[in-house]
Amino acid sequence: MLRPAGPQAEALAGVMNTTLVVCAFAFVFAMVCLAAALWWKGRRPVPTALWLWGGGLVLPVLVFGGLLLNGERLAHGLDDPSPPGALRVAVTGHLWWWSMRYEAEPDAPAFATANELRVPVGRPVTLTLASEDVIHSYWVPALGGKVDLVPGRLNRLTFTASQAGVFRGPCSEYCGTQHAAMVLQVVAMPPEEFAKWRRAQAGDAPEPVSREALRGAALFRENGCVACHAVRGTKVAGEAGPGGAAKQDLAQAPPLGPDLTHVASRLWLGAGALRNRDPLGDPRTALRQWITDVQQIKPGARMPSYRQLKADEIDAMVEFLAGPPVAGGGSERPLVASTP
Ligand SMILES: [Cu+2]
Repeated sequence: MLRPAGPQAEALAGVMNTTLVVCAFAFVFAMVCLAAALWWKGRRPVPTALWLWGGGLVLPVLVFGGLLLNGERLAHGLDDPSPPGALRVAVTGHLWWWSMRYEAEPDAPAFATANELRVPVGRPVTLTLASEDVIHSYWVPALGGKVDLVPGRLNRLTFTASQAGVFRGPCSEYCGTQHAAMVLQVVAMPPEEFAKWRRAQAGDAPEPVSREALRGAALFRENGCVACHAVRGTKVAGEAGPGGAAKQDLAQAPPLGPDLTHVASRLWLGAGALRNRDPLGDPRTALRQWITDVQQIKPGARMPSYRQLKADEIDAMVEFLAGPPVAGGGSERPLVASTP
């Protein structure tokens, strides 16, 4: 029934399956007892003490105690706070998106991304889970248990993906209008591919060079997008063109909205609201659609629709945001194979 893709999820599936089987037997047993009692009624006295103490106390204690011990046995050690060699990622829930911060490692710098958690197959991952606003809940059923993200608290979850694939994680604590469109995709990749992706993501966004991308960057700043979004490492040359004096760093934005560095490499936009990359179509269609019609795609999202912009202005912004393809998950690359 469940399709676990890691040891933690397998253990939890084991607990659930045992519980289901035992409960099914208990139900059948109770029904048989009921039928027997109806049939037996008034024919012969029954040993009350045996049924009351035996069936009402000893049997349930044995059954439920057994289930408890079995759960403890299977789940033992699942929440190891610091498994050796774990990848550490800080996940923060927002209304209505996820931010992800990969901690620095000796050979890899820290970097931020959003709505998509990429992990290497076979390596333990420790998430620290926090919330910026209300209570959210992290839950990727194929990879393990459910943990709440509570304002003012730091929770933790450890899991290992044992196979490559894309695993869906819906927010599982009602958090307002767009709760249903607050989806986190976990992409488990072969370790070499992950290392490539990580290197590419940690790097800055490419500085816009084409005339259109430069115009897009200027529009991005002028329309106030920088109030919520960052595009790491990118400076806008303004009217002066490349190398001009009016440079402004687009990475200096507060994290009110998703970090848009390498946004074209993500599978979805708006926390699962819109498929970002159509392998057959133009990979920029979704970005264009999102900027123009966000309130139609995800009503109530904190970002307004930019319908007042002309089509060529939107195109310029998309040109700036999409940039050239990124290694390890760029806009032209095929997706990771299996989708359980
Ligand atoms: Cu929610």
